[in-house]
Amino acid sequence: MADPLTRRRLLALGAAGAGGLALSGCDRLSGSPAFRSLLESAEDAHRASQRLLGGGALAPEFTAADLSPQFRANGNRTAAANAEWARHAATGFARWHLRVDGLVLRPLDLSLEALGSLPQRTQITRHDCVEGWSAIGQWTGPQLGHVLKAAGLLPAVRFLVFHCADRFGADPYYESIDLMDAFHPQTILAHTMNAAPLTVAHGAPLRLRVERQLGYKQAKFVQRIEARATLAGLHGGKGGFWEDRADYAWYAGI
Ligand SMILES: Nc1nc2c(c(=O)[nH]1)N[C@H]1C(S)=C(S)[C@@H](COP(=O)(O)O)O[C@H]1N2
Ligand SMILES: [Mo]
Repeated sequence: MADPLTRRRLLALGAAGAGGLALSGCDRLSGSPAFRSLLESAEDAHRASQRLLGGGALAPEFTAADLSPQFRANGNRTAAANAEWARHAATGFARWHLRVDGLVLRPLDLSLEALGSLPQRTQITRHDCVEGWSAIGQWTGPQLGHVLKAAGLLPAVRFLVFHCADRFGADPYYESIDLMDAFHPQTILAHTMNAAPLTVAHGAPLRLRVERQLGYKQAKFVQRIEARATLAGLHGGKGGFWEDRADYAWYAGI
């Protein structure tokens, strides 16, 4: 058990990490034992993220001169069959929100503006599709780790699931990653590609970039991120649309 001073510093750190949880509110809440134990788990997640941010090898990054003149769109090129997504698309995603829920302290609904107000990362990386093509593109967005710190992961969390707006027939596209990749510095929620808002074909308004993995892990049309303890019981149970159907690996490291 940390001494009161350390606890207090950790509380302040937690508040900063949560991006705007006022210290006074934090002090009031910290009187509740339930909240205290939740906060300790958020601290664990924070510690884990710090360690991981120091540890993970980076995928190669390129320069503007390396950008592919054409970046092919693959898989679903629209989510228009989803009426809710189509309504948002028609209004330029002005009232669209990313939902962050599951095993979190604070479920979040984040507008594109809110996502854009977090610290942003821009990276030029190579996308490798298992179908045998590659393309180099530039991606911008907040690190997933910042979003997860704002939501506050509970200690049982082992996976982050990306629920997408598009479907193949009746089956929604989805993907998942572990905490190591979730807090990797190059794992971002990209709203911008090649310095322009993400086009529909590339997954507007928001897609995952998890740069040490293959193309099918790069979920497009992300509308909800769910923190989970297990992938069992979700769709086919193998953690992704293609993992459930083909013998695509869940960990698709390049
Ligand atoms: N929601 C969703 N995400 C998806 C897909 C898809 O069909 N739906 N296809 C995947 C595959 S196989 C690849 S190669 C990339 C393609 O991304 P791009 O269209 O930007 O090239 O998206 C991945 N993410
Ligand atoms: Mo792919």
